[in-house]
Amino acid sequence: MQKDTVVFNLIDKELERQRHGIELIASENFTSLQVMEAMGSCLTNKYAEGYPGKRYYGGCEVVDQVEQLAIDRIKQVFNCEYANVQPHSGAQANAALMLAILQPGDKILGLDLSMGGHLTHGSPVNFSGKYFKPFFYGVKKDTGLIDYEMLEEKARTEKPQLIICGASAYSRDIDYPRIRKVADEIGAFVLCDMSHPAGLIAKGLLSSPFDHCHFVTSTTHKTLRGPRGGVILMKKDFENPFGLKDVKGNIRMMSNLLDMAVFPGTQGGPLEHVIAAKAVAFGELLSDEFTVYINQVQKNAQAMAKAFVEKDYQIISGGTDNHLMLIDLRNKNITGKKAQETLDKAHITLNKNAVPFDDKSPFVTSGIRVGVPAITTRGMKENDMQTVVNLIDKILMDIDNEATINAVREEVKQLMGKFPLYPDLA
Ligand code: DSN
Repeated sequence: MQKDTVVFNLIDKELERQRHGIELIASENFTSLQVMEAMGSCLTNKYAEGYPGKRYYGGCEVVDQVEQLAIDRIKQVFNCEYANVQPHSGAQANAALMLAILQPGDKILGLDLSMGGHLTHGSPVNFSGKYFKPFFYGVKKDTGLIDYEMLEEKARTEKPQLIICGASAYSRDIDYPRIRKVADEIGAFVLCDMSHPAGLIAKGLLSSPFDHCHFVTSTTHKTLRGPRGGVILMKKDFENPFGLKDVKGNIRMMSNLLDMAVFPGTQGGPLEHVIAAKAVAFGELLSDEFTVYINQVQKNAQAMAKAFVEKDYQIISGGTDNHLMLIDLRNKNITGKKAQETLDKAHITLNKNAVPFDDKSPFVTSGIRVGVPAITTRGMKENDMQTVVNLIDKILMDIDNEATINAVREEVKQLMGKFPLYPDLA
């Protein structure tokens, strides 16, 4: 068959885009070559509905070993006892988790999307807000920190079956014991969706949710630096404390209920090529090299936040504990949309983001979210953060000047040339 040059030329273009640009989208990263190789392997051809040793298809002896390796490695990374590595994404992981433990119409309590939460934590445009009854807590206006009093009050008043913590645009650590305390008081489950800071949690740079939350979900492609995908984890088997039943009315272990909710509950055949790539990435997580990397992520984020503050940018909560920061641009009189679009022209990529108590629509927003996982993978260190902030500031302070944009784009290209990306790829 003839090579599809149309598609492969586009892939080449994307590689060039990734090489030239300063990638600051907080949820993105660059995997290792071996992670991409595993994803592009013959494992994509295999059907393997079921779980290792219990499949609905023959010929699964190899993929069984691959999937078991992924399970064993991620359990080792987080020192937990249960892992399901089949969810195709973080959203799928959350969907399966909710299917396992909730009934339609049950109440859930999550961080408001406009305050840094996530679509799958109860947004009305998502399954989680449509099939369950969502309630939200927020952050405090003066500090930008999670409003735990509000969380406790909503929990006591509404008595949700599930409290969700974890966020997409929150730069601080989370008080898991405090959330578990109120959950125990009202008889609710606690889910931590650690998709964003998972890599920092893996190496002890942030508090661990595992001792306090019944369930932990994550994507695998953000700070974990693996392929796109999701996982569901549990520290212990939490012996089904509320006596939940399967469809046949039998009380089962939580691990069984979760497995059944992923397959056949919400997914069909697992993506074994992606699971192989997860296994590779989870092996990398166990390495000292990853420890050095993720420590640098945290140092870079703090150096970048400091550089922004010195230029009078308003960071929500004043700084960061993790890999990202949320910046309110209202004092600079620029919208998030305008900032994102203009920076894009100079090959600085980030996303507009609502800030807490935003007066603008989600399509415009007053802020930007900035993250350092990807540029840290490129090899950047603290002093490079100052350079990146200077380039962003140059554009934002002269936002309608095409000459400035063109000059910065050239500077960006020169700068990123010093941090090669996938030099072994053509
Ligand atoms: N879209 C992801 C993010 O950017 O944070 C969350 O799913």
